Amino acid sequence: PFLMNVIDHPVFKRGEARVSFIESHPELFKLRKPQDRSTKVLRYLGEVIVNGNPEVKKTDNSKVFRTPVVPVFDPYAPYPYGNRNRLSDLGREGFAAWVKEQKQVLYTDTTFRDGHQSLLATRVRTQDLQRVAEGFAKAHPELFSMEVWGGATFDVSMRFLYESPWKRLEALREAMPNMLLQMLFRGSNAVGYSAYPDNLIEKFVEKSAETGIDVFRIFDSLNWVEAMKVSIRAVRERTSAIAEAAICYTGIDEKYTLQYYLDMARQLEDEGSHLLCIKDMAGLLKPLDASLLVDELKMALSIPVHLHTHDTAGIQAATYLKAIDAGVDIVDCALGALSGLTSQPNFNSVVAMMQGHERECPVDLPSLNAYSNYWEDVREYYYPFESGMKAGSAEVYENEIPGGQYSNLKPQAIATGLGDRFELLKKNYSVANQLFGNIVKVTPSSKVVGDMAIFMTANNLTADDVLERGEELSFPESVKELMKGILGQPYGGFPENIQKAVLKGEEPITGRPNEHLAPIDFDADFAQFQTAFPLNDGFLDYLSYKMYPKVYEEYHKAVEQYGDVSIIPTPAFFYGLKPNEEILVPIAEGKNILVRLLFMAEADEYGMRTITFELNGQGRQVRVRDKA
Ligand code: 3PY
Ligand code: ZN
Repeated sequence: PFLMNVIDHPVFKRGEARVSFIESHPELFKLRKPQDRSTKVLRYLGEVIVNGNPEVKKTDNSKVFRTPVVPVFDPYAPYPYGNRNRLSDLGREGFAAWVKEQKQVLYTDTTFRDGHQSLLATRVRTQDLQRVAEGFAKAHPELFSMEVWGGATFDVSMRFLYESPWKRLEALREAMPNMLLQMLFRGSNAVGYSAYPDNLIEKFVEKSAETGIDVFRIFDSLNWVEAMKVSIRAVRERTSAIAEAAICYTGIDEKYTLQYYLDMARQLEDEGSHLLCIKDMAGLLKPLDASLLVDELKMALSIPVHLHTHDTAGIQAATYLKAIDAGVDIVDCALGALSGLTSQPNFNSVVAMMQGHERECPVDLPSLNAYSNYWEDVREYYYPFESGMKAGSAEVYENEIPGGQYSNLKPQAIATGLGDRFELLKKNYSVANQLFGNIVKVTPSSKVVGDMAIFMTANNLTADDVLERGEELSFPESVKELMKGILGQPYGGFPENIQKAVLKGEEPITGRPNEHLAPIDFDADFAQFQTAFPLNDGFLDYLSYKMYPKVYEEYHKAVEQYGDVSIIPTPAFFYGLKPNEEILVPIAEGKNILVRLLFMAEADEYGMRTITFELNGQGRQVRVRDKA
């Protein structure tokens, strides 16, 4: 391959190349050879064939996958005018005014982010998204936006899929140039679980917008506006993207009154939010309350209102209808096959529900159905990550578990040996919440409530036990941090009794946790990173490392060993190959390799197995240690 490089070089073409030219241009020889890449692909496949994918705990060998059908589209057709074009034509304020003044209800499609985060533990891989991105953008430019990034996708893509979240964003940006791409941003926690220095938050916002994000949905896990200001300002001042700040909805009761939500929404508008989001992360907003809340918000604000919910209880389409009647501007839906239960309401059915409504936004339903069928087949690939929930549950009004957490909690319960006490665990979730003073529960605060519930269930503790014997209990680390103020300040503060019991004399902080973090010297720190991780992909990878240092380290190791595994077809990525099964792997632009598993030998005396593949028709072997 390096020969091509030399031959194609202008100096060589002009016939001026001498030995010294070649000697002084070592970069000509520094190509990654495709051969290396195929070896790495085989090494990965060999590992999965022998030892399984560590994330797949149980496989069903009788499973037969259908080939998902990508709805037909014309790759040569131009992209129709979409809301990204409109934003660039009208500017942010003009665009927000357009959203508000035009009559139709608009849709955000969450299939690429919250849909699979809530149903499949965020495991959907880039290639399954990418395959339908262009066609969808050409068929559905009427959508308000596509939610494609942020939330748990950043962490999970690196940690479990060994994929770069940035490359995913770049790929989707390229495939959907006419659509607004939206992300979920956890305020001072960015896409992580704890606070980062302000200048890192700012840099992250800046680079996310540069790489492709048009709409930042910003929230704080305790609804603490103070903690959202840096991110809102960063979006306003460092990008030309839209800042959509969120009020997290946790039901209307004596503590969280209608007035509480209205006040918070007004503050977010004052902070310069271009849109307001009602973020109903657990699906607690019932239809009649939606009428009331949307009605009041529309009167109190001059910015548009965007509603997000989860269909955990099964009645959120009714909530949407009421909210739409009350004038909500945009609602979040997921394509049929990735909707319902802990995910968003069914996009396809909501479109049908709206037919004939005075605010109907016409969407081509047969086309949506075709895309849903694609996802129905793709979803099968991810069967080990299904939550097991089979029907909607009104229990959510009691436990208030967010949709995105629910699909993780059961596996977490099983992993901690509490699988048969899952009912009690759910009850303890709400007991823990009350102990903490009834806080807003959404990542990361929801995770702490979950940790506390697991702690109580595992140790057979009641609320009284915790309060009476608190001094002698050793609480989970996340609970200590919450009580210390590391996640910020909840509305009304923490109850003193539990805070004392957990902190055991330690003083909590009351200011923003980020204030205590030293700003990063990017030049020096980035240089260090580059030395430590030679295979890094530049500054964006550095940001991944700053978000998740340990996870990045493991990711980097995986890249070293296996190269870019995102190119391996999903069934092979999770389940390896069966004897004689053949797959096509695109190892470079326009270059595919054909891989077939021939056979796997017994382990030798060192525990090594030799696996024989056929690669483009020629025999190739790899040796893998059998960990069994
Ligand atoms: C996340 O932060 O990942 C969420 O989806 C919160 O709802
Ligand atoms: Zn959500």
